[in-house]
Amino acid sequence: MEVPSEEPDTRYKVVLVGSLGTGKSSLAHTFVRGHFDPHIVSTVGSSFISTSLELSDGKAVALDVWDTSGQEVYKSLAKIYCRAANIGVVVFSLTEYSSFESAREWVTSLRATAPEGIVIGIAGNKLDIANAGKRQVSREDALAFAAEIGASYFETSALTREGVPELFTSLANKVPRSTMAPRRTTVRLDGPPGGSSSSGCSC
Ligand SMILES: Nc1nc2c(ncn2[C@@H]2O[C@H](COP(=O)(O)OP(=O)(O)O)[C@@H](O)[C@H]2O)c(=O)[nH]1
Ligand SMILES: [Mg+2]
Repeated sequence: MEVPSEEPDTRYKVVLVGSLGTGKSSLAHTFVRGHFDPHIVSTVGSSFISTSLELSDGKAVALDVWDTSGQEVYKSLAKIYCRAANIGVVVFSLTEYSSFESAREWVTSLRATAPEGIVIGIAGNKLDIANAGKRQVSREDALAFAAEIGASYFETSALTREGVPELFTSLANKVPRSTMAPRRTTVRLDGPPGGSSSSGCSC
């Protein structure tokens, strides 16, 4: 039986995008730290927090969860932020219809900057408030949007943690195994000039 090592061989980079105030930082914190923090101080500049999880086949992967950290005001993503991302989570708030409308733009921005094979998930967050009579986006509309762009849809609450582990675990299980590059790779110095990128990464 394989005993998971402390540091898994494989790392996935997860980027969280979406309008300001939808709960990206909270989702990252709740997932990685295991509890809701109502006083998250957003970090300026790029930042990520790491955790590990077990895939359905028992393999452990490390997840580096990148928080947008203020880039959401630009509605476009810096290439450096999306470089080599395996998973993109587009977050909107179930209690703010305009953030759902913006989700489409975030998908476009993500597709324009992230590697071709990126697994995209849509997260309708603040389910706890939505369930208290404040829902502005129906599950049907969100599911239809996700289906249209070929993404999975999740409803989450960073506050109660509902749907949060499922969001990250389900998307991690969808990452094609061919992109599970080991962390330490052997670089061939006699390969063709320019090489080729199996991930189709453009950033
Ligand atoms: N009730 C509730 N509040 C949330 C949830 N997620 C985030 N918030 C709150 O919404 C505000 C914005 O969250 P934040 O994570 O900073 O959003 P970001 O700008 O997308 O990173 C903060 O006051 C959070 O405490 C949630 O699922 N439920
Ligand atoms: Mg934030």
